[in-house]
Amino acid sequence: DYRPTPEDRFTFGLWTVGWRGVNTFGDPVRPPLDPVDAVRRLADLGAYGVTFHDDDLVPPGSSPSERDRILQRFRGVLDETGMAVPMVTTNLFTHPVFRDGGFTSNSRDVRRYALRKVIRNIDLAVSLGARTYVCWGGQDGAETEAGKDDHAALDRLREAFDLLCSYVLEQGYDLRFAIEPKPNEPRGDVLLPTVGHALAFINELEHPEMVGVNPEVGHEQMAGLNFAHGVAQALWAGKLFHIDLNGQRGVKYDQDLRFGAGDVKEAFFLVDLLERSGYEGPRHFDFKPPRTEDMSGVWESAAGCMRNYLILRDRAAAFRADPAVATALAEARVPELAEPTLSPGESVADLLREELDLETAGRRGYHFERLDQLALEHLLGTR
Ligand code: 3MF
Ligand code: MG
Ligand code: MG
Ligand code: MG
Repeated sequence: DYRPTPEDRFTFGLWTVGWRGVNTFGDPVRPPLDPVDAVRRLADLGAYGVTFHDDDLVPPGSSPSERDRILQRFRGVLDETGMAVPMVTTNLFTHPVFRDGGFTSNSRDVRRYALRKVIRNIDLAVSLGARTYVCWGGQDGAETEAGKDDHAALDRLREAFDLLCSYVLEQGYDLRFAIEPKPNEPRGDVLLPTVGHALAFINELEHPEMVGVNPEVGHEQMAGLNFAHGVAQALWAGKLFHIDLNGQRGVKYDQDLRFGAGDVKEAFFLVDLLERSGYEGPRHFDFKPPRTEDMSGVWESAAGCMRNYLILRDRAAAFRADPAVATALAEARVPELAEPTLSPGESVADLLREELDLETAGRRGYHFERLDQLALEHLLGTR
């Protein structure tokens, strides 16, 4: 009955259910949420774990003794509930000091502060058992062209990741980084706007094997891109280290709808892809319960994320198991694409000798509509 359990590996950012509903035009609508209550509530709903930015857990400006007390309570509730912390991240965007970015701020002293903030939080992340460290360069971007030297910004970003990787190696930590791309918001244009940009950047690092991506559904869709295709390329490159699941409708502001809301067909094919890919990481929700909701609506929304994933997983499995789908896949020549274009031992001379009957091959239809209709009918629950 689509009831989530820890085996489903669902995780939530503390900042998601804890979002107070402040937006560009409106004040907060909900009270602050104690992280300890968030962990308990999410555990009750069937989640596997939580994630957080440094500042979500330990408010900025806390004294060392306050920090100790907060961490002790947090470790206590993790023990009590069995909840895991598979990923941790850093807030390099809220404080005014980050108004021109963290790792790529034009101000050198700010860049140095950003690195210290990350390094200190990496130590905490590892002590809680996290294996993935996400980096979203929230304010790393620009509204103007002249104000940002892109070449230098990419140099500084590479310098930051090279330094962080060597720190992790020196400490002997078992930790990998995942870069989260986003095309815009809060900056007019953000550095590393898409999965493709991030993958190309990673290849330029000193330790590319330690760095992957954390794609977010809505972020790719904000750029008008097909999320399932972006994730497929990350998987193909061996770089899907983590994932942010949510919902978005089209090219507009970052909506962070609950998973399944938004483009439900793309959500179906995403779940189909993830479940068949061997991806073993957490299914992490990065959504924002809308401002219309009180706290009961927040928990409804969180439960909906998990339930929708499980429903889509079930529908996708039924689609793959349907004999009519197997036939339609063959008629669409989908399995044929997995065959290498040249057979082993074949030469270019063999290739050149062959002729294709263009008349016949040009008349060939691919029957994708039948296949896609079957997918839609499984998704709609009519098969
Ligand atoms: C913004 C985001 C971020 C990142 C988070 C993790 C606040 O659109 O998606 O959430 O996911 O900072 O690094
Ligand atoms: Mg986001
Ligand atoms: Mg988003
Ligand atoms: Mg995100």
